[in-house]
Amino acid sequence: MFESGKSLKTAAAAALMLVAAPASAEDGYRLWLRYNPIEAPQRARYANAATELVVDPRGSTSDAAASELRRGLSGLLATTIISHPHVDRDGAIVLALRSSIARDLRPEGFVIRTTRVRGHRVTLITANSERGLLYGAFALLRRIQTRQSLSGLDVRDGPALPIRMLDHWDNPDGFVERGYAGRSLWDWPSLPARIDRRYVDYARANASVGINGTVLNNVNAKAEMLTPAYLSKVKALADTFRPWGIRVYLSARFSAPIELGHLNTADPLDPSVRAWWRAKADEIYQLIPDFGGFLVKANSEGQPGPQDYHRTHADGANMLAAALRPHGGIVLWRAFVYSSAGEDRARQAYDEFKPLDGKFASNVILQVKNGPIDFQPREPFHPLFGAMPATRMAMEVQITKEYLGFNTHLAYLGTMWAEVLRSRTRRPRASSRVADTIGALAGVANTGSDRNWSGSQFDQANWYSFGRLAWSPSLSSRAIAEEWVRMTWGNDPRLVAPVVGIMMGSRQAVVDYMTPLGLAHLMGTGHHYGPAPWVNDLDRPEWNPAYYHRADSGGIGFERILKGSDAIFQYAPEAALEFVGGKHADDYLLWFQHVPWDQRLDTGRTVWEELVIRYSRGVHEVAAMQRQWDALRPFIDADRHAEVARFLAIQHDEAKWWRDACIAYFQSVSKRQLPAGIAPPAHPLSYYQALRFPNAPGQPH
Ligand code: BDP
Repeated sequence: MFESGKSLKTAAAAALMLVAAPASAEDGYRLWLRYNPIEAPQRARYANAATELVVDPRGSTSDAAASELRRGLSGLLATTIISHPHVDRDGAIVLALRSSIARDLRPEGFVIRTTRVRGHRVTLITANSERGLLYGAFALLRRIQTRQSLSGLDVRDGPALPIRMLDHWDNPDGFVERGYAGRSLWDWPSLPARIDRRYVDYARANASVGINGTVLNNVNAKAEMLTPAYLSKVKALADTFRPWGIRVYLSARFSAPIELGHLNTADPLDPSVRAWWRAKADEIYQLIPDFGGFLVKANSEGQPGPQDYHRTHADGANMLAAALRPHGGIVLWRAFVYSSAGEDRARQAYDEFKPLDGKFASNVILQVKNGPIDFQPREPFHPLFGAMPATRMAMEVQITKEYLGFNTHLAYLGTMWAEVLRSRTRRPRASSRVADTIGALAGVANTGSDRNWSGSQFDQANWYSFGRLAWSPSLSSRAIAEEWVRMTWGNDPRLVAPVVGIMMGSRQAVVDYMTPLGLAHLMGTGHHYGPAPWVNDLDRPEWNPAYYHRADSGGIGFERILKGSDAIFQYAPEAALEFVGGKHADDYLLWFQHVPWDQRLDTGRTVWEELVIRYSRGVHEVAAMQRQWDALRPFIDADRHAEVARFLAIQHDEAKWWRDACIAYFQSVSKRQLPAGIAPPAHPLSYYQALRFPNAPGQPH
């Protein structure tokens, strides 16, 4: 068949290459759970500690833990892992429930310990619940994935926050609001009959970072999610996620009793409305006995709510809480409210909810965004944290990057969330940090149907770090980044440090080229894509970027101290002082103060100069990220390297666009010269003002 020996050799080589090629190319699908074989010289170190698997308990979650260990270890060690009913050799990994050393653990906590069983040296994972075993299994795999030692282990760990959940803003038609990673993961038409493999992989990924809840649908909820047809689909997902320790929740539309129950009211104090919700809860728990509960966006951005009937948020939340209580469910009631009437949007949620402290039922959790406006690149923490000591609180952060460059900009958000979680609220105690005031962390998911799940390789890090911080808000964002890099890209020290370095500076770069010095909400109308600081003609004042920056010929910034809205007094005095006089005061300057363009800052520059310098710095930072990434080419698989490089090029162009458009606009207001050596914008202001993006992704329609 072959004409010459040469072509025979070529064909054989090609066949060999086919055999040697990895089963799946590096396209990001496997996330941080790649389990590629450990480099040969190091493999023996781990192989001795993982010769067999001994699983004592039986149950779907310990089965999941065992299957993950088998999958992970056989990949990492490039060998088959045998299961055995009892320990019969050194090096076994043992999963055991309720051993004496697990006694004082938190409910989902675990111990990993090097010990002896039946005279053999083993690695014991023990916990009080199967979930604890599952988290312990992932923790052990993480140790191997990040090349930490397995000898002499005595690890005791448990989650700081009992509720760690993703909020999906997914509509029943498959559209994801503010989603930049394709369509919804949930293929509603084929559910419940077909369980996509991705549902299981989604659950594994969540479990690996300790996420234990998921809200399947958008807070701008459609009532149809509560119909029997959809509930049977929800049940199928709940059944799929359960072994992985994940409870399902739904966003509930407050007016559902009207839309589905044909009542003429949704008044929370009306007996027929209360009965309708009770019956609905009963119906759901029949299907899903461990259903988590409802997330509710009420009287916010046009959504129905109790105020439509002159009732309070507490009346509304408590009515739903009463329906869920017999089944152990909870209500997550969102505090994201603002109206055009108030003089300062930043203070409205506090004004509205603080007086309700102590009025919410014990199974209601108030879900508050990390900052008082809306997921901006940088906001001070929300003043409600610590201000409602008699109310259970959750923090909501946005993993999807609606305001930080969608999926194309590289912005590691671990640094942002750590900054917020560790801020001192000084309330209720002087030592309180924001993380101490919450019992739940919710993240607006960035997942979608894209092969790489998150729309970009680096956005996976935000999903990962969200889970890790929910598990332990005191983990350092750098340590989390390093774990993720090692698991996702590789352990070669020549790549680990530079990639972590890129990530650690990335969010500040976005702040610099979009909204430096405490500016906020300068994004394009509706879709939030690109800069539009000049917009000032929208119906509601607080929809306009000009409302937020308040730039005029005299100065720039929103006065929230004495002469202004007084919003700063919603914080404990020490926290307020930190914002205006602390080490990082410049980062919040224009959030809290309207200052003259020529006021001098600690940097020695005027406000105008500092603004221009920071915008320019942001662009330089992205250029530096590009250079660092290019230098990593030898250490990274070609496909993923190229994808990131292409996105960094987009980010660089868009950072320039942001810088140029904002400088052009603010210069038209300030009438100041650019500092020496600073390049003028590439185009006149009118060019940027004329740009239109009718098809920008993620915008609700
Ligand atoms: C804003 C989003 C909008 C959401 C809203 C919310 O632009 O799509 O519906 O938050 O959180 O950031 O309810």
